[in-house]
Amino acid sequence: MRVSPLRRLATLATTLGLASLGLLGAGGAPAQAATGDCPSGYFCAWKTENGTGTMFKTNTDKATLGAWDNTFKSVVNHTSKYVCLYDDPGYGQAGSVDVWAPDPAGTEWGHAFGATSSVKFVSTERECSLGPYPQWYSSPAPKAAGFGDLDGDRRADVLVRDKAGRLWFLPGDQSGKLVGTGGWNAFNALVRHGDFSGDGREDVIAREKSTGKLWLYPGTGTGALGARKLVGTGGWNAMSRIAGVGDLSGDGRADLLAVEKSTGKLWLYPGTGTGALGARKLAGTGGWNAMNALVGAGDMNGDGRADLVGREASTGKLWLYPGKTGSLGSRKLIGAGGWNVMDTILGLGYVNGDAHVDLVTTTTSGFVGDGCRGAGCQLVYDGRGDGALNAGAVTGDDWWKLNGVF
Ligand SMILES: [Ca+2]
Ligand SMILES: [Ca+2]
Ligand SMILES: [Ca+2]
Ligand SMILES: [Ca+2]
Repeated sequence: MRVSPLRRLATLATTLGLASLGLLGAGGAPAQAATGDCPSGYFCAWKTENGTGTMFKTNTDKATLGAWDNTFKSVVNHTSKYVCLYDDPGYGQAGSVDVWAPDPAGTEWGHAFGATSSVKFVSTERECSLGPYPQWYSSPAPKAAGFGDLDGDRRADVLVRDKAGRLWFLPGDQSGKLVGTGGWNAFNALVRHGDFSGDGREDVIAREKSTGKLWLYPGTGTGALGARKLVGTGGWNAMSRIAGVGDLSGDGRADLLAVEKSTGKLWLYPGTGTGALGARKLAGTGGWNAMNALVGAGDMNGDGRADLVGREASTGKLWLYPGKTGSLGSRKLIGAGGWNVMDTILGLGYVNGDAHVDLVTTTTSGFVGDGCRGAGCQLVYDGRGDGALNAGAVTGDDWWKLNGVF
């Protein structure tokens, strides 16, 4: 099937009235030809609307199409990759980019515009027009935050999971490195906040959807992750939310917080510094299911203790829960509303160059901001060091068609 055209092009197509002409819809089944003419593992095209006549086929990228240039009228994508059709040769994007979803069975016909000049196979839809990961920039911080920094260079890092289940490490200079070659879509929670294993390097904790197991992926200090260890034998799917929060118990070791779905209780799982978690303690007696985001933000209010930020689902308000030893103090409003347009809220430590912890967000389709609107915008909210946040600044616009930012 033809997937939605890439965003800026969708706008253009709408402007040109193409959607109303029916050219954007997946085509109906042509009467004559058989999709089976296209071999498994190939993308095929014909010069006719109904898949008759001479067939073009390829299973590799084609920067130019020779005699087939500007001729594709009907297509079949009999592969497990996305196929990008560019109006320009050499995968250029000045013209339109048409995206065809994987169709391993090879049973779906589609219509093309007759303007294709190059063909590329990719693993995720966004790679037809963008890199596999977004561009992330963070400024070097004057001191180490102790979290948000997998490679220990005092620049906040991001982990991005793409829709193909790969994991990318973004060190903060707009580059990215593949640190997980696949399989990461098996997890329904990924949490990071400092060192759990006791070697001073930031780690990742992952909850396996199918088993409810909790796994520790020890950071190697380079952005890559070592061999995983089981730290929770099961039952973790009973938690509606899990957050790494830094040291809440007061022993200097990073702890985990989790909200129990059935009771709304907030539990503190003390880190032991060996990767294992100690016996849980109640940190909140109930009502925590009212929060649809929990973020270990670090020390937002400058008292030296790690704090928790929660987003209230019903109001879109952002609350700061100041960390005390083993518990949380009275909450304080730090965002008056509107935070539900955020897809993700991240605590990554010092992001924009000063020694006050900040918050980083990515947006949903409801966001309207200066310089970016809709899904996939990325903002930095500068922390002031007293618990409050300055207004968010848009710092990116290509954080879309991913499967999570951590
Ligand atoms: Ca870093
Ligand atoms: Ca570690
Ligand atoms: Ca602790
Ligand atoms: Ca604090």
